[in-house]
Amino acid sequence: MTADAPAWPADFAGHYRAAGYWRGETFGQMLRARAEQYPDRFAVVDPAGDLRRWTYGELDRRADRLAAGFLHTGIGRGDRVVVQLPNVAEFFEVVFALFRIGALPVFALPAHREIEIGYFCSFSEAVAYVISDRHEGFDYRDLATRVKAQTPTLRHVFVVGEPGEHTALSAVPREPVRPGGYDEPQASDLAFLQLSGGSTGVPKLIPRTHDDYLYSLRGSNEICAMDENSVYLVVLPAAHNFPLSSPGSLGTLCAGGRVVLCPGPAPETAFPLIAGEGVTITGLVPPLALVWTQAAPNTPYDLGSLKVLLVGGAKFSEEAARRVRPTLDCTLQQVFGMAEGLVSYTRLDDDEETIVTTQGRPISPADEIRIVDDEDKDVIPGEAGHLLTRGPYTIRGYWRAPEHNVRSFTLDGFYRTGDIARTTPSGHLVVEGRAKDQINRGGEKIAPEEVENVILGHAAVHDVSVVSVPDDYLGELTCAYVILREGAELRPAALRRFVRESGLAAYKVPDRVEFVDVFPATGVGKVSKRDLRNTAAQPAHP
Ligand code: OOB
Repeated sequence: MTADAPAWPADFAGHYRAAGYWRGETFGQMLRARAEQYPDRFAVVDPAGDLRRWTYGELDRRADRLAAGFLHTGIGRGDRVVVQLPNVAEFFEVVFALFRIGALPVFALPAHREIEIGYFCSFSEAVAYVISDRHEGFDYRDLATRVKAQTPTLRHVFVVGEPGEHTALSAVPREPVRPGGYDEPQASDLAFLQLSGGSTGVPKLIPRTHDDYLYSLRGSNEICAMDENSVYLVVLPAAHNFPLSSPGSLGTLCAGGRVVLCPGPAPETAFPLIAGEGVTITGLVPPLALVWTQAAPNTPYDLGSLKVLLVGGAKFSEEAARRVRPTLDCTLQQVFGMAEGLVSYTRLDDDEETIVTTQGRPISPADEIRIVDDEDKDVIPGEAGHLLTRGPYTIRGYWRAPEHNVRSFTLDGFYRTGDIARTTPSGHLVVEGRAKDQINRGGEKIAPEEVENVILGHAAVHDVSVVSVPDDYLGELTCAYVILREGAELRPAALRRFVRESGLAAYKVPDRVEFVDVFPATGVGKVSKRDLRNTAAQPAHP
């Protein structure tokens, strides 16, 4: 690792290697090994447009040739490349090409817009940005043009599809790569930068190594019984940590199984693919799991191949969890994970009560869990408190963020998850709530401060505070409490449009806007978000 990313201390790293957790393998090597083992088995299936099926041999060759092309254009080891692609086969071609040459994908989501992408590109000093031409009615090429104009380091924009004024990904020169002809990455190097859900004004970047991430994949594969016959459907955005690694597409490729890309999460899109491709496992956020369990009893499609449904990203209510087996006839695995590392799963052989009432156990025997009070003292076992964790695939610090790291990690390297949890006598975790200032809108994470900063840019706004409101479907919605400047007038719809047009992802636009004269204050005079949340949760006045 580099000075940009705090590394594990030598004694911990030594232990993780000696225990066989870190095996010294890179993603490039992992794909090469699978291609040698299973050259003709299908690795990636992309049903959009002309159905494409790439074998392991083909994916490996494509990654190699694109890697050579990237090298040719001057992209190399350690360079950052922002990747913002929908669920298309090229996602895997691009990221494995980057892995192979040691360039670091920065995983953006399709929902991100100018504020987020501009920040990722400038903060990471990205040299390239990879997009698709259009997706769900949005033209990413215009976004790229604006971002390129404001980012001096950004030399290339590569487009899957029609390139417009940029470079088509297909036009990157493909050449056979000479083994040893370039500076290959080490397994202890960073493999990519993942995005944090965030609780501050700007998202933080999460540095993951080949060693640590591959370990989390092998561990997940064992827990989820993945093998070469597994077929994983990527329903959530491919770049998110959950569908990427729990066990997700990368776990599937690691197991020699087949990754099927789902163009959208609706049952009408996903169910025919499950039936047609023999999907055995997939992962959903709780609101989607609700929609699927409602749709399953009436579908004409045979979902019999589906053996495991993973649900995570936000708390899955016990009531909803109980509906999974009767409606989908498969085993639920609750997943409580975070891009920073720790992932906890209920096990396939846990009894039904444990499966529906807990968020599982961590992947690794080396995952250290502490539940502490506000003074960092361990609570009595079984009581709820702040969840801290340290382990072989949990980062020791964010990328280039020393001042955040002081707050987000203890001196001895535990990550402060910001979650409130308790452990059961069996060692299972139950997530009880959250201490961090973050809103979890159906699994999509929103840092109120980021939204507040945008709203404060409106000329009519004097002050703003963004809080969560409970919601039956998404779990939480966002509500912006706004104090207007004297004499100023503003309608909620106009403020919401302002936020969207400022270039923030649509899921961060406040669901509700309330105008008030003052904010409730805490004892020390800070805005009391707790009081605002309580007010927001009251039924609306007639
Ligand atoms: C996953 O990762 P992130 O980084 O988007 O969000 C992590 C946060 C956790 O700290 C927690 O607050 C919340 O999301 N969360 C859950 C949960 N799973 C995640 N809260 C309650 N119950 C759950 N089951 O969201 C993520 C990464 C890998 C696998 C699964 C989810």
